[in-house]
Amino acid sequence: MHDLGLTIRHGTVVTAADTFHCDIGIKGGRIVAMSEHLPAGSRDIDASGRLVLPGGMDSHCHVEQLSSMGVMGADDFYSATVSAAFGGTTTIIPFAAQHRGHTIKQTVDDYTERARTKAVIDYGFHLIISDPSADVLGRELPEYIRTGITSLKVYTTYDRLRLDDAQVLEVLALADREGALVMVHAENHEMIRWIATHLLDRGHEAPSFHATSHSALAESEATNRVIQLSRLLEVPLLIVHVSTTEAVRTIRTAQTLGVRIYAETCPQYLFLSAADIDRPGLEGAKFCCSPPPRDEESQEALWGGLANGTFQLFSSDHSPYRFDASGKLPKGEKTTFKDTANGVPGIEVRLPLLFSEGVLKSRITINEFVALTATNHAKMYGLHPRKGTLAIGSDGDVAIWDPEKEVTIRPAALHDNVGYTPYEGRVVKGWPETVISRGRIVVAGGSLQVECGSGVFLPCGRPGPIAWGRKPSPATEWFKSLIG
Ligand code: DUC
Ligand code: ZN
Ligand code: ZN
Repeated sequence: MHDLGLTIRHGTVVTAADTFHCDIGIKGGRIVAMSEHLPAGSRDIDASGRLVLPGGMDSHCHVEQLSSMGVMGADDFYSATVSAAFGGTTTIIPFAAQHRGHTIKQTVDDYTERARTKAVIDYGFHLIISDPSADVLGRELPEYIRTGITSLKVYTTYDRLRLDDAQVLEVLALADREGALVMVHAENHEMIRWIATHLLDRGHEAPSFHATSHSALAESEATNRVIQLSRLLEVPLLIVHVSTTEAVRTIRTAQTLGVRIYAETCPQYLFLSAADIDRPGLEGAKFCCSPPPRDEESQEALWGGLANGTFQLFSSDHSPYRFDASGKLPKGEKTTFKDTANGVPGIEVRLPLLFSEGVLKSRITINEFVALTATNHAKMYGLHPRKGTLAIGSDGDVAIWDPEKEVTIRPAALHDNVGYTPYEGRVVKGWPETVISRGRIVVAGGSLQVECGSGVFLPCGRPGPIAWGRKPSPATEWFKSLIG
């Protein structure tokens, strides 16, 4: 047999479908051989006692993003991708975030340049649409969707981001015409604003009031509303960072009715709670994200949704802000819950947390773990089977896990640039020890092995839910013909 280049031998291979003993050969960046016994390649990794998984894919993370409040995230494309790789992730899809008044071209050019020179693993982009002008909808988006940015995030809240229902419908209609997927941040803006105003008027400024204002009902209402918008046009929708019991039920009910609603949840909703935001002083600001972590009942509902298929995706929503005036606390000690930058870091610990608490505690199977953290992301964004699985012809993106390794999560051991972790002190079992991207060993022996800028841009394909979609009903066909 010709030299296989890199071989990974004697390991237990896990995909979203199966678990089996198999050696893997990688050449020219792609998997070229999978067999019970392969000869050693010019570089050989002995994976005895190890789990050989597809590299993780994190399709919800914010990297080098200027927030709508003007705060720059703590991680650039170098620190974020290094951190992702150390946690077993080999592909990310962060956001190119349009600010109002900016064109899509300005937005994409900006993020493209930042990522190109710094990323160490492969990346695609979603677009955040905050200004769906006629030119954006009619000319720019169709053009950029064709270049491989095939997913659009819209918000129902945040002063400088939110779209009204009619605008969400316009984006859905555009996505339907052009073959893109719409992701929604679903929270009722007016409820949040009303509660927050009254709290601040009464002098309630502490971080815990962030959770009070972002009521679970605000999420339920907006989740239900965007589902009805999706039904009106029969256009699929992905609801991101779901945090509440009621939202899980609403999504499940819609799915049961045959509505193409997809859903994502994140570590902060399984492993953090409102009690964390209630820590003394400003400490709780470290846990402020939107939606906020909730309660134990919600955590259980989310675990149920991960196990029964309500959720297709488990992403980090890594939103890194330092715990100082450059990030979480723009007004120092005087920062109120309304001024705090929203978001928590989690790109490196996403997989170990879910492996330890989900797989090892038998809440989900290891194959469901792979589906939720890699394969479904690749399918959702049109990157499968190049990414997200281990198969002949797929990119050689592999994470070799030591399932026995115990790690106490500490900020100093992580590779992001945040300086704290909301999971500090938590002990997890299982960690990826060797991480490979397109056949390049990115992480081995606890150190980074690749150069800055060695990751490549991935044009995403037609998103799975669109590519495999049903024909719309006759009633919707007629309705769509009206709006042309
Ligand atoms: N909420 C978001 O919508 N995005 C980033 C982080 C957050 O808390
Ligand atoms: Zn969001
Ligand atoms: Zn987000």
